[in-house]
Amino acid sequence: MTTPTFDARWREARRIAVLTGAGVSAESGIPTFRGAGGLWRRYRAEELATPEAFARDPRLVWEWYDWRRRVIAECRPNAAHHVLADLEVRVPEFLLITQNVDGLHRRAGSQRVVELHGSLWRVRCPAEGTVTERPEVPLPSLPPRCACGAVLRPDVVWFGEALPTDAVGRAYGAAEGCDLMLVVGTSALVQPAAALPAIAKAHGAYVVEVNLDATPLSHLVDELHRGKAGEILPRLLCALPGP
Ligand code: BV8
Repeated sequence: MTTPTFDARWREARRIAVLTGAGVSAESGIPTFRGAGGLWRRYRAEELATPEAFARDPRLVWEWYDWRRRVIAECRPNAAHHVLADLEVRVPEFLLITQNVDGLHRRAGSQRVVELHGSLWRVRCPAEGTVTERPEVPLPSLPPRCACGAVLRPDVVWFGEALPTDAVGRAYGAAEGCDLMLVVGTSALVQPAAALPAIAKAHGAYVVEVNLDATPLSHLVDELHRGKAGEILPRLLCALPGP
């Protein structure tokens, strides 16, 4: 159990950036990628979440995404998501940068959100470039097809693909300009998202990590909270000044 040390930097923070990973959704029942009880059958993300895997076997990749969509549809945002949604209206400048594609931050009410890796609730037509919300589970057929006949893909960023330029710009801008960055539930292994806390630190931000385990970031953060996000965040943020 960690006792939240409450540095003045928390109380004085006016520009807060938050970076979340799969760990923030773990207590909602969504398996993380790399922890115990990993996210898929016998494959690793790096083998399935790639354009090559999709080109080779779009049905297999879609079976994986349709299964994840069905798991996530049964889950609800947890206390960590809700606290972060409350936080965004309590400071003048706020941006929630998430690597997650599960949509739970938005379901919890967060509006100032950048989905660095997209969302598995949207599909994209590779031929037309159109993006459509597809909330239904299960999908009626796999792989889903566009009216134009093309096989649709999930609107997520796969390994080896560039992140959306606008999302990267907003995330880097927030990292460079914030006075406090909160890093929650990420193994800090996937680039370029994992570089954001070091960028914030280099620009003078106070960096706080909330994670069950140590990560490559743990040596550089100013404040470490070892434990579950759903338990730590409510304690940490209840002491912040009111809206
Ligand atoms: C790019 C979307 C360049 C899809 C994801 C070598 C070869 C090829 C590429 C690379 C390479 N080396 C580096 C790269 C780049 C590569 C990369 O970083 N690879 C890693 C694996 C080394 N990155 C890319 O390819 C990126 N693109 O570089 O493009 C480029 C530029 C121009 C033009 C063309 C190309 C794209 C990366 C995005 C990949 N897509 N997801 C999908 O989800 O289906 S990544 C995937 O991992 C998810 O988004 C996930 O969020 C992300 C990171 O994982 P985490 O969120 O951190 O989750 P994880 O399970 O790892 O950790 C959970 C943590 O939570 C743990 O620390 C755990 O302790 C903690 N935890 C658990 N429970 C709790 C908790 N904490 C608190 N409370 C709890 N209850």
